[in-house]
Amino acid sequence: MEEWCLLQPKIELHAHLNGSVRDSTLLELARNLAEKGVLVFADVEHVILKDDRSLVECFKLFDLIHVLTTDHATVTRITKEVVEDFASENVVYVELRTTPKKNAAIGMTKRSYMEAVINGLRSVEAVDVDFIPSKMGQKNSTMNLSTDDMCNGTARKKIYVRLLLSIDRRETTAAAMETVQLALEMRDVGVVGIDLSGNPIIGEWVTFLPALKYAKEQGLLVTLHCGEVPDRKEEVNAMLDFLPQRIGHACFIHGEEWIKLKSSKIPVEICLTSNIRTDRFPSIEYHHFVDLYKSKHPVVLCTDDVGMFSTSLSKEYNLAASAFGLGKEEMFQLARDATEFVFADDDVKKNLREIFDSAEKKFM
Ligand code: 6MZ
Repeated sequence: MEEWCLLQPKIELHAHLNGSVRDSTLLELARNLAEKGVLVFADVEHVILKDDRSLVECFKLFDLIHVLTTDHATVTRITKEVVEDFASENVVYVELRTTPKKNAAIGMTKRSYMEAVINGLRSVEAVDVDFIPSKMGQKNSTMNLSTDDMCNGTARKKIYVRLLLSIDRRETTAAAMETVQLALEMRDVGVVGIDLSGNPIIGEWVTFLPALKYAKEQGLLVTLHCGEVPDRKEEVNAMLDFLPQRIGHACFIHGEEWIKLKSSKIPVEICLTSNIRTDRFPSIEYHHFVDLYKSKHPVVLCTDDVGMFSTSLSKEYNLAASAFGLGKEEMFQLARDATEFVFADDDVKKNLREIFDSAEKKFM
């Protein structure tokens, strides 16, 4: 099953750029900064290599990762590597999300950070990357994918990449608005939406609402980290009332809000390993995937942070198969269903449907 999960086409809709960096790259960057006397390698090595982390430790590690990665050249490098890693496990479409960052000391603005990300997409060599929407000038016909392209190992692989700009819950209303404005200006280079993420115990929903409303009015699609920690009844309610196009995690949604989520049919991005590693559930049998899946609620398996949680999308599929007793047919259908929840335009959706249609014979 593991090999089968690796080979089947997959769609990734919840991947944070800086959470998806290879350990080997983080260690190399840490060594470089240690040589410059910025940090002590021995102090950070075990932090990077640690396997199990609480949610609090995750956010401490993100702060360290940001020290290691936040310069233009490194942002370009990690973007390239992350896309190559997803393509290498037959992900045919990835929506990569990242928080545009400022760092005056190195002349970094939110825009220049994002330009470094785009340069990363342009610099991928191992596979063909489609990130410019067809209406913006690049014909998709050049990017039509076939299962043969993906699976026979001789032709070049191709991957669609679209970007979501994340608002960090530490940010102000003005900073969130700046991110939305930037997203609007970057639609021609594949930015399709906005994500609200960051440490879930920080920040208030009302801070981000004006920016999220503006994003929606302007036609950007929105996904929210929702119900990631317990006792956020009011926030969960407000988030569901906002009617985002998708939500992430949804671990702590109960009672009326659970009923509201189910009747809303808002697709849920499920991150099994991330949720288990950060103790959102006592064990995987208690994961809400089971309830959602059984009731045919729209769900998509995702990685969250491949690097942080030492996982991959294939591993997430394999985990779902073994933990919930799903067979190949169910796994293939789960991957194919995600086509309907992507934020890219109808041309891309059509091409993705074709990829799954032509892969069906081989994988089912
Ligand atoms: C909430 C998360 C997250 O944006 O710097 N992020 N936010 N919950 C999670 N689950 C564990 N995993 C990642 O990528 C890293 C940032 O993504 C958000 C956090 O804001 C983190 O700093 P970028 O590329």
